[in-house]
Amino acid sequence: MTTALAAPPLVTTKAKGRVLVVDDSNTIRLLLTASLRQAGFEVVLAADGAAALARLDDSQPEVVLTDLQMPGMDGFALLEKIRARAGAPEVIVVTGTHARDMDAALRALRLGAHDFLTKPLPAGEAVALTLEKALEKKRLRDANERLLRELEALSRTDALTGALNRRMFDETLRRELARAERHALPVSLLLLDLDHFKRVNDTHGHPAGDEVLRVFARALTEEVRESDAVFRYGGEEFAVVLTHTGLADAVKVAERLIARTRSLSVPVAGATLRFTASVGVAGATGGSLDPAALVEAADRALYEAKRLGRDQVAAQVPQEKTRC
Ligand code: GH3
Ligand code: MG
Ligand code: MG
Repeated sequence: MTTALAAPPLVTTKAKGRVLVVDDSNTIRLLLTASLRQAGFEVVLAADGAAALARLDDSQPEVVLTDLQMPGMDGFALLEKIRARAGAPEVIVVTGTHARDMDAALRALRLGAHDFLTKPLPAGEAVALTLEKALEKKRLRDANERLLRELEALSRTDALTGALNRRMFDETLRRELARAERHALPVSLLLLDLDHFKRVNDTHGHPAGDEVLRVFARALTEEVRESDAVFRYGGEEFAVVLTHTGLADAVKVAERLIARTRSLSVPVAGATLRFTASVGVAGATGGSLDPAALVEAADRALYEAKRLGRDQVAAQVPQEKTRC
């Protein structure tokens, strides 16, 4: 016979959310603290607008419940300052019930307050309900912002390697060439292509090929300056846009990149896979160059590097378009 021992009930101490209560009246602060804690909220206190602002960073409240009339910085000024912050908490204002108090409440709503409560404050449950609605809005807003940031990152990068994608390449090259022209600065483009990559797939399988692409892209990103972005141009071809860099220096960077590539390896069943890359380099110096001409020159250089035996760098100067 087995004796089942009942597990002790799980006590969850997690608060519903963190609320910053701002009021110059000690009595109201105490009353609100008691009823909000009773309702399961974590409460942080401040006696005026300035003190509330000082507490925002360290306590990170999700909702601020503030009086409007306070000495020094009042509720309106506090509200405006809060709304100007990134990831701001929701604000509920507390006001009286006279006609002028209603005007004040309306003004607060127009300034971005989520809702208002009137004094004397209703029973604890009604205050808690208003707070819960504000919390829900704040969390939805945060989730939305997170999702947008994720989507934005996804729309810029290549899913396999994490390098910036072709759309970003087109945008960046156009922008950097325009900037280079405006400030008479040099800009160079590297097109890198893995050598005999088809053989990697054919011999070791597509997943091994994918891993080579990831390892290669990571190494490129590590090797270049933070301002010099790495793009997946397509397939096993990558591009690096080197700002403020003339052709001679760009060739040096390319040499460094292929040397690093030789040192890379990917483990495959019982062996170590090594690979090489060829690079085509093209540079522009403040002239009126269009992106297509620079890409075309880098592409011709890449073809030349392949033709000369791969695992090497070749450079080309873009051809000026001549008119007959
Ligand atoms: P070369 O030295 O002349 O560049 O030869 P190569 O074999 O690298 O060139 P080719 O253009 O003939 O082959 C490129 C190969 O890259 C073919 C294609 O299947 C492979 N490839 C393109 N994108 C991916 C990918 O995302 N993953 C994997 N595993 N392979 C890819
Ligand atoms: Mg290739
Ligand atoms: Mg290729």
